[in-house]
Amino acid sequence: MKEKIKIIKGDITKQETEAIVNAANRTLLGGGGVDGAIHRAAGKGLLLECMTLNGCETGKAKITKGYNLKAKYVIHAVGPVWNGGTRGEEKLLAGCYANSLRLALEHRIESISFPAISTGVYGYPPDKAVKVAVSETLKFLRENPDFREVVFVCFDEHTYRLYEAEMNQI
Ligand code: AR6
Repeated sequence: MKEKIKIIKGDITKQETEAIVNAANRTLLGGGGVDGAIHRAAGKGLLLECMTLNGCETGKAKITKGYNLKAKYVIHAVGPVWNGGTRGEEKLLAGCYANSLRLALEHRIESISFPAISTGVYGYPPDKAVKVAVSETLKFLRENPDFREVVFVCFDEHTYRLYEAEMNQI
């Protein structure tokens, strides 16, 4: 299962997987960070579709088309804001990965790219977030052996190294 996971450094808006995941907020109406980059690259159609979705709860995900992106779909997941780890953050972050992957499966998507959800503005410690991302993904791949590829797109060297270290441990 491990060989289906790829770790790369780069910009998620350039990825050619069938779906890319957005680290969104509950309004789903755009923002900064990776969310801003995805909306800029996808164009106005994305925002118009997002406006019809009535937001999304933390830990859950909703899907739209990809518009001007190479990816056919965008899956908008809402990560938790880090509050010291005592407010269910881990479970909520795990939900982002599990629910995004489930949505992908429901839409017959076989390849997906994830950013490091919650580790920017939302302050989730990257070392802890990476463990959640990898363990949820491996669990999904074990249960869904036909799924083709999961890419973790890292915007910085530090996050990239953390994913590598995590993958080397398992
Ligand atoms: N490609 C891949 N990763 C990126 C890119 C990119 N183009 N740009 C940033 N990252 P963040 P969050 C990385 O802050 O913590 C938004 O305003 C970034 O380095 O984008 O979940 C939303 O609207 C970091 O590792 O998302 C929400 O309000 C990771 O993506 C809030 O921020 C996530 O950082 C969500 O905060």
